[in-house]
Amino acid sequence: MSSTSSAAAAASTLITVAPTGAELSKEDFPQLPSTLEELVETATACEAAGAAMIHLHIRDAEHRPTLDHGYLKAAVDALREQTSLVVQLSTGGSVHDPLEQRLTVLDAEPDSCSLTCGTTNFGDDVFLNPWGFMSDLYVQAQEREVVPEFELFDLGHVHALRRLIDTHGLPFGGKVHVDFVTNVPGGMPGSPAALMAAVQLLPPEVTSWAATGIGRAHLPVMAAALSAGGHLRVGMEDNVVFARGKQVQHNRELVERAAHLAQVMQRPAMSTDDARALLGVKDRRTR
Ligand code: KMH
Ligand code: ZN
Repeated sequence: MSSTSSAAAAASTLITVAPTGAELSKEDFPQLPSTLEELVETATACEAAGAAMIHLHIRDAEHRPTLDHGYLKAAVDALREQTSLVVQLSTGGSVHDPLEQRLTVLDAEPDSCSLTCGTTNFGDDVFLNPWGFMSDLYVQAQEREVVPEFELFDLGHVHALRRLIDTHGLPFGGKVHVDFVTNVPGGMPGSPAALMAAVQLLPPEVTSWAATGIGRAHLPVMAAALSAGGHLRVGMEDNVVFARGKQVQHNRELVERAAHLAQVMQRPAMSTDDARALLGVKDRRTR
């Protein structure tokens, strides 16, 4: 990363909230936002608490993960209308979603989309991201002026990002933002040492990086990222335990804690306008 962009990134902290994910069931976690109304309420509260971007997985009327265009478009439109958050749609979906359908996520015209840079074991499942899929998604995101966030679950994914940039040039907007998703069973550990090893190997084109730690790695990875100039992702997709014996009741609690820690570290939560500039997203807002 260039010294200029790392200085800018170090001044404030982009906090992304990933409120829902595709793995938890509404039955087990009734507080998981799964309806459009709950998503909008969550997004509004999380923006007020310091989030500047939302990473969205959408659920259907039975609270099951869906990539149905109608649901995705309704969520993008509602969040764009009712918040200033950068709206990022997951193209990872659930481990059961077919690759072709994951590409159709871009039809909902999000500001940003996730793009995972390689296949990874995902607990007992496999999260499939073959080169052809990554490559198609990268090019389609360029064509549709959607900014990808590169999800890196492993050191090999850092190398695959290098190959994407070499093959296809820079993403739309010219910025390269990555998010290390650590501590997935099958991916890189959620330790400061592993995170720093991966950060060291980032291609120079990378303009900003964030990190999240799944489950128990949530706080250590947050602290490590903050201390090293990185940005943060929090949310129930990644972690449902607020503290020992205390379940997260609302995503806002995780955003509030991240914003507090960022403030203590003299890198306060970034505004949504600054996040848009950092990520190079196209302004699709109508209001
Ligand atoms: N749900 C995981 C299989 C992404 O959003 O792009 C994939 C995931 C990554 O959550
Ligand atoms: Zn996700």
